[in-house]
Amino acid sequence: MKESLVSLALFAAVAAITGCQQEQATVIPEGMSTAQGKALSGVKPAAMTPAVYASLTSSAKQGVIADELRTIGKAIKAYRAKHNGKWPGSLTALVTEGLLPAKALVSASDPTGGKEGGVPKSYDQWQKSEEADEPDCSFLYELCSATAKWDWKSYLAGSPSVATVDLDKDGEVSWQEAKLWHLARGDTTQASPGAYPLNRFPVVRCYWYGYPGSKDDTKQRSVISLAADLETVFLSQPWWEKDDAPVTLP
Ligand SMILES: [Ca+2]
Repeated sequence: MKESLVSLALFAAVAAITGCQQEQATVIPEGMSTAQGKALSGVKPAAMTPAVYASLTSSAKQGVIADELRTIGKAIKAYRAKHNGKWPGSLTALVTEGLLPAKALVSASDPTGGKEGGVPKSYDQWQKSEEADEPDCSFLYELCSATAKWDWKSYLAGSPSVATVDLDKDGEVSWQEAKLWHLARGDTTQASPGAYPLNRFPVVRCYWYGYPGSKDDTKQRSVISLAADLETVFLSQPWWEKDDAPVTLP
């Protein structure tokens, strides 16, 4: 009798937690009643169209992208567990290895369906990231194996040489090599350059959340990122290093 009561209590607790998670996943578009919104609760982010996404409130949009990023984070964790801690060289590698469905790399927030890559073409300031673009992928992967063509040399702490940053000694500095250096040693925006906390350093970024006026106002918090701990998701200015108060999303 006692045991069955305990089981019942456990069942109730699990049901409460599960119900709570479902409630969090519910997104209600602007102008829609709660009842209509509840009807949408079965729509998972991966199945959500850009049209539905466009109709959501800002916080619901953030929730959709946070879910997408955390799904990718789980797959990266699985990849690292399988490869002795090594970071994947691309997000596509997660799909190739069967750790993530291909559609998970296309964000509901991206009206091009992954054709423009991690940074929208309209976002002029970051065209130098094109070498990191992956086919049918809406996200910018900071630890990709593409050669880093941005000016990392003058930006990373201590202005390191190619030979110092080029860990695999192939003569090129990849984004992954530059960024792992960045994570461990910091950059010139810091008063005292040093390692960044894992929950503050972005590894997968979504520039599609919404950035009205971002060309003119780069201090607007318009980019949502998955941090290097592969769990924290935060909203920040595009240049996250200069953002004193990035917002951690639930
Ligand atoms: Ca290299």
